Amino acid sequence: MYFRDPQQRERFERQGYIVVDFLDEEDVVSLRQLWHDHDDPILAMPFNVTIMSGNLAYRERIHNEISKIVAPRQERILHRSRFCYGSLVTKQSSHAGIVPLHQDPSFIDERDADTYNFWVALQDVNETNGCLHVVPGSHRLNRYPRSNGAFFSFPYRDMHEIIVRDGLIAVPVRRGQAVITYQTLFHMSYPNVTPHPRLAVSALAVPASSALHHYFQPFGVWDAPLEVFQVDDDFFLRHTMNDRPTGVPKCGRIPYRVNPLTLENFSEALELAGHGV
Ligand SMILES: O=C(O)CCC(=O)C(=O)O
Repeated sequence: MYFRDPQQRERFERQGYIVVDFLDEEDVVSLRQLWHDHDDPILAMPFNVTIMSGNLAYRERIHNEISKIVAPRQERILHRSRFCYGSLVTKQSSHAGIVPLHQDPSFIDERDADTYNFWVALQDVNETNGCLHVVPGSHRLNRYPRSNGAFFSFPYRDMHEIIVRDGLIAVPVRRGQAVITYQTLFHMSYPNVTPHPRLAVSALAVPASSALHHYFQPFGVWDAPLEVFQVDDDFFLRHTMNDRPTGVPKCGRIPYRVNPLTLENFSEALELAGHGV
């Protein structure tokens, strides 16, 4: 899987993310309508993603509608890719809606391929309503498999302050633009302090020929070995996050590992991305 446009590919590989014009206004209006037409208990949470819902029919419906609009657009940007999961991502007006610094979980064996996330803004998004913040170049720093715990267990807590101070930048975007990230990129978002919900779509792109894997650790035991399950493309539409998968083949068990992070390799990664301090 790679970017059809060589300039996008170069910037993406160097920075770990890029911003692209992605949806036209008609698509944005349809996806906003999709959000308005549905209700679910997860919407009461300050930050929520469709995939957290216990209502499997709701998840599937949202995924299918997003797929119709987003999959062909992903295809125009990426060669040999496959659209996997589409979710609506809502950050409600609340001081509690922080998404802490994290890398995304691994969805495939990343030893010789990568997955990308498309985060698509359904209105202008900036620092007051919870835009993404990223650490350019950080996609190179830890490429070990990441489990369902990736959202809760950023491994470099001792370096957190330095990472945020020297590396984190806001990525404000216009309605319809997408932030495409390596899933290994360090990123986060601050609360939405405006009176209106912040709406976005999140969609996973995987190499066309890669089988999906789910790397599982029991909730809260984030240094436990990772159990590796081979799953199909629909798995995350029916799976409850943080439950141990059942009824799917287990294909391995690997020790929990992360790459050591030092001031040196952190500064080097920023410099390679053109964001040196
Ligand atoms: O939507 C957000 O504010 C954060 C999303 C995010 O970090 C993620 O999907 O991994």
